[in-house]
Order: sequence, then C-alpha cells, then structure tokens
Amino acid sequence: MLSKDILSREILSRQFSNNTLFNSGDSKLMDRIAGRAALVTAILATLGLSSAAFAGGRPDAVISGLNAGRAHEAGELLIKFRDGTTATDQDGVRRGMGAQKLDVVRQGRGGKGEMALMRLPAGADLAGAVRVLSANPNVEYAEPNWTYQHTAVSNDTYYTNGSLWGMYGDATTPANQFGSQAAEAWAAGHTDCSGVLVGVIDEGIYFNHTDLAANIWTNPYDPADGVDNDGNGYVDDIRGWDFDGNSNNINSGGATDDHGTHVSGTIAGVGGNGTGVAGVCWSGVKLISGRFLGRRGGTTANAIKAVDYFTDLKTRHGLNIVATNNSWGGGGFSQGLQDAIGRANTAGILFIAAAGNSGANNDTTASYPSNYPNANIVAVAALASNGSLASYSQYGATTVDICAPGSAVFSTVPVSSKGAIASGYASYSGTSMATPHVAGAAALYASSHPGANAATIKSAILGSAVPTASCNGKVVSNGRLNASGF
Ligand SMILES: [Ca+2]
Ligand SMILES: [Ca+2]
Ligand SMILES: [Ca+2]
Repeated sequence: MLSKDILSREILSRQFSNNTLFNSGDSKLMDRIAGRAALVTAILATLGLSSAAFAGGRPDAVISGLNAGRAHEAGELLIKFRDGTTATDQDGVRRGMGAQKLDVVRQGRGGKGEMALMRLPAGADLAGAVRVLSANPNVEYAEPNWTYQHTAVSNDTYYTNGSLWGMYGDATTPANQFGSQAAEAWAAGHTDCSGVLVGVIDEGIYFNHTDLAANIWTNPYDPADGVDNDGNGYVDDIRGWDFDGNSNNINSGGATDDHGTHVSGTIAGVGGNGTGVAGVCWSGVKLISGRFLGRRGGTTANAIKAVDYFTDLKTRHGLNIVATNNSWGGGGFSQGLQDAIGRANTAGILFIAAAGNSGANNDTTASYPSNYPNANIVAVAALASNGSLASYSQYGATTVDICAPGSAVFSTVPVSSKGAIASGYASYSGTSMATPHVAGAAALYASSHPGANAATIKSAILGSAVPTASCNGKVVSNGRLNASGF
C-alpha cells in the first residue's frame, strides 16, 4: 500500500503541475481536500483507465472538457439524479460530497430525478467528483456548470454607413449576391410573419427600441399582477424571463444588453417604418427573451432553464415558437443541455446555433452547443460581404450546416444617452450575427408554410442554400442562406 501511495502522489503531482484546473501543485493541500475515491479515480484517469460503467451522460467528454480548460463556474456541479431516487437518496449524495445545494434546475416531478446545482467544498477536484458520482447508483450524470460567451466581435463602427448587406439579394438595389436574399422575399410581398414566435436565448433585449418594440411578445397568460398566473414558475414573465438575474426584466442589463438586442434586430427589426434597419421578418413576428447571458457570460444551469422555458410555453400553451436563436458558445459537453435541446426538438422548436469565432474546424474540435447531435440544431458559419468565409468563422463539413452573413452586420442596439437608454444602431461581426439571419429565415418560412414542422423547415433552409465556393466542403449544405428560395 505504501508504495502504491507513493506512486499515487508522484502521478498526481505530475498531473497537477501540468493541469490548469488545479489551482495548486501542493500535494499536501491536495491530500487534505481530495478524498480517497477522488484520488483513485484521478489515478485511473491518468493511466487512461475507466472505473465503473457509466449509465448516463458522457463523463469521458465532460472530463476531457475539464482537462482542456473549458470555462466553468468554480466548484459547481450539475447533478441529474436517476429517475426513481427519493429525496433522501438525493440528499445523501449531497451530504456525501459535503456540498451545498444552490438551485433546482429541473424539478423531479412524477418520479423523475431532479437536476440540481451543487457547490462543492473549496478546492474540490471536479473531474474526480464527476467520476465518482457517475458511478453512484443514485446519479444519472454529473457535469460542471460550463460558462458561455456570446459570439460577436464588435468592429466598433457604431453609426456607420448603414449598409445592410446581409439582407440584400443579387437582384435588389443595392445588391449583394452574398446577402441572405431576404430583400427579394420582401419584394415578392413577403414581409409579414404574423403568428410566428422566436425565442432569443442571449443577453436581454432593449424592448423599447423604436425598431423592435412592435415585434416584442406580450405574455397573454401571465399579466403583471405579482402572481404566476400560468404556473410556469416565473412570476409576471410578461416579455420572457431574465434567468441570469432571476427577474422579469428582460433588459436588466440596460445598455449592456447590446448583443441580445443586435441579434433581435436581425431577426425582427421593424421594416418599412422609414428608420434604421429591417429584420428578415419585418412585422407580425414576436420575439420572446430568454436572457441568460449577463456581464460575465452565462451558465449551463441557466441555459437549460431558458431552453426548457420555451419548450414549456409551446407545449402547454400551443404558442407557435418556431426556433430559438443561440448566438453563444463555450464550455464543454453537457448531457443536461443536450437533453434540454432534445426536449425542444420533441416540441418542434429549432435550435439555431452559432458555429463559433475561433476559426477552428468543429469536426475535429467540438464546439458547444452547436455540435450536439440533436436533429433540431442548425449550426451557422459566417460570411463576409465579399462572399468569403469570415476568417474567424468556425466551420465543419459534418457539424456546421450553412453559411450566412456575419461580418459588418448593422442592427439595433441600446445606447446610453444622458443617463437614459436610447435606440441606436451598430455594426457587429461574428457567427453571432450570422445565426439570426437563419433564425429569421426559419420564421419567414414558417409564416408562409403554416403547419410545417421543424424538420421540414430545417431541410427547406438547407435545401435552398446557394452553392458557394467558400462554403464548399466547409458546411453540410456547401452553401449560403437563401431566404427567397422558399
Ligand atoms: Ca409565469
Ligand atoms: Ca402575473
Ligand atoms: Ca426600421
């Protein structure tokens, strides 16, 4: 045993010194904070061995994400308890870890196991805890609370020339063949998206913006009376919910909700009003906010709540929520988030996701959430106005679906003016900006094809893509968005 322990310490010391996840290379400190089980599993991980058979989740992917240094909330774990476990079982797991329960992410109704957010004691080894918990019969899976950032790059040309090239087509004036062709759909009389709703999972939305206010949803099921009339757990969610700040103010970030406001204007900026910009869907469409990105980004726990919020609205009220726009990414693999996107798929909600801005190939380096295998995901790469794939845009012949305008995209933002917030416009670049062109196109398609299901809308969008040299071999469709093609 002695020799084994010495060997263990040597292996652990080497591992710790090479691993950014561990804040200290001090083996005495690690001895204090790491339990024997964590020690054993860490050694197994070092040697490339697996311990018990895992019944749920993908602890291998989770741990490789941790080892790669993917961003997460320190010391936090999301734990999905196995269906059929009792509250006593679940509390036993919590106490066994010496953990504090921070939140219930998904309630365990009707025998379903709860998903809880836990905080481990300071200095705890998350990867070791994931391994130990994954072998616990009361636990389906455990994973870090990954953190995400929006995927825009500001090019700081506020109030620039107003060239809205992303909406142009080859036959519009002005023209740009690499635009989304939305203006050709408008020219054919298709500007009204009445009856269609889109969820914006992002920062909040400056909902009083002159080019957005008419297209912001008002919840008919939960008027502002201090009561959760529709029983979804969110009191007076009149325009959506702020999962980051846990309030009904979808603009709690004030002027810092610029990214969420920008993507909103590309989907649903009010057109034909003689001012500012126009979204792919000019009118009739309604945006619902799932604000989960705050000043420091967002977490898996809040992303899951936001995705489930829209699924619940559609499932219980029959709202025609066609898609959510997800211009964000980061973190590692999350079974919890993949399952939430799966529930959205069951409800017929497309999950339009940014491919990311690191320039990498997502086929070889997974990027989440766009890389999850769910059928309802449409992953979007970014084009520049000259038709080239943007230098920052991630791509993937099997993992990214389509290209869309992403660079120098002009849209709505809140601006600070003498202590108040006012309506402004700005030009941003990123796969964040490409994504809402596709979300808007999904809404446009749904409005002209009532009853079309999510799979039909996705295949129509991919099937009408215009073959494009810069996207050939880089995305599934080998082409770029064509909103006038359906
Ligand atoms: Ca409510
Ligand atoms: Ca209410
Ligand atoms: Ca306008």
